[in-house]
Amino acid sequence: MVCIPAASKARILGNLKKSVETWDFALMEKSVDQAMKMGIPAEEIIEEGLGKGMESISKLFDNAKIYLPQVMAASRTVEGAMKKLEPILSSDAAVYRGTIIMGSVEGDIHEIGKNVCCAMLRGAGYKVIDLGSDVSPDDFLNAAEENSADVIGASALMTTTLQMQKRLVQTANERQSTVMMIFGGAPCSKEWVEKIGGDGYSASGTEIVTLVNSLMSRKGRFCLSKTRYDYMAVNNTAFRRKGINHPSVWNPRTAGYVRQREPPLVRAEANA
Ligand code: B12
Repeated sequence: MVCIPAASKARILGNLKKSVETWDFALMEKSVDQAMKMGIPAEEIIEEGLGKGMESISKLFDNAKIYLPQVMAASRTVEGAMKKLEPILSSDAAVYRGTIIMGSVEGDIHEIGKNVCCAMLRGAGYKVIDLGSDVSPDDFLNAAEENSADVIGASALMTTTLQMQKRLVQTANERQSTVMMIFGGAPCSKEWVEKIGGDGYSASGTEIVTLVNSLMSRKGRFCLSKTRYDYMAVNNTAFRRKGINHPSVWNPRTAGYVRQREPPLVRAEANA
């Protein structure tokens, strides 16, 4: 294990924060290089350095102390840093753990938080397909189907676009999709996600990894305990959540869920 002097680490993380607050691209580049050379983990560089800088920017913008051009300059600094960090974020991954579709919901162009989440998940060994911003519910679900994804993660940064998270769950119900769905973004909360029938919420990029790990292990247990028969009924949480009154079946041959045809599905509307 590399021993990093606490004072040097604090100085570099402080400079990373400052580089975002002052949208100082040169300081960001120098500090990211120093941090990587010193072996500071990418997660810390993002959360404790760049993230803290973005927190200050958010507060200043919320209090009308700075305006959009400054926020955009700060955003570009974070994006530049994320690009530089890409090699160490992807090389951290030792195993493939699953496929996640990520995007910002329709009508929302905020991407920084979602990009942080993508980086964290990639670093933890997930294959992340980033659809970018302004993603419609159908585009999320089409990508999930095409890539046999395990989880969809949808970010919303505005109270107005929060409604699109609900629309995504409703569209998934209409399409009888069983993909798990997680949500986040500043105006999003655990209560909101429970209300709309989502599978999980996390407040940060660090927590998203724990959240997805726990969803995946739940899914894994279903599979392992259901290998006795070719077609075995399971109490699939995704179906229960959506108010479907009988379970899907797990087919271990194809390693996929198959929907039973009889009795007909009875579906409750998302009640949020
Ligand atoms: C940066 C920013 C911008 C940048 C975005 C640049 C980019 N490439 O993303 C720019 C300048 C372009 C911008 C534009 C606008 N913005 Co703006 N913006 C912000 C600001 C200051 C910071 C957001 C941010 O990046 N935070 C830092 C990241 C790291 O944090 P985060 O996004 O919360 O993400 C973390 C968690 O939430 C979580 N998470 C995030 N996504 C997900 C997803 C999943 C699945 C999970 C599990 C977790 C998760 O993990 C992340 C990492 O830790 C916020 C202020 C604020 N208080 O949030 C306003 C803010 C969001 N913007 C706002 C507005 C109004 C706008 C504009 C409409 C302004 C305008 N007049 O044009 C436009 C939006 C146009 C549109 N259609 O989307 C408002 C929204 C108000 C509302 N209605 O709720 C805010 C709150 C500012 C304010 N107080 O008025 N903005």
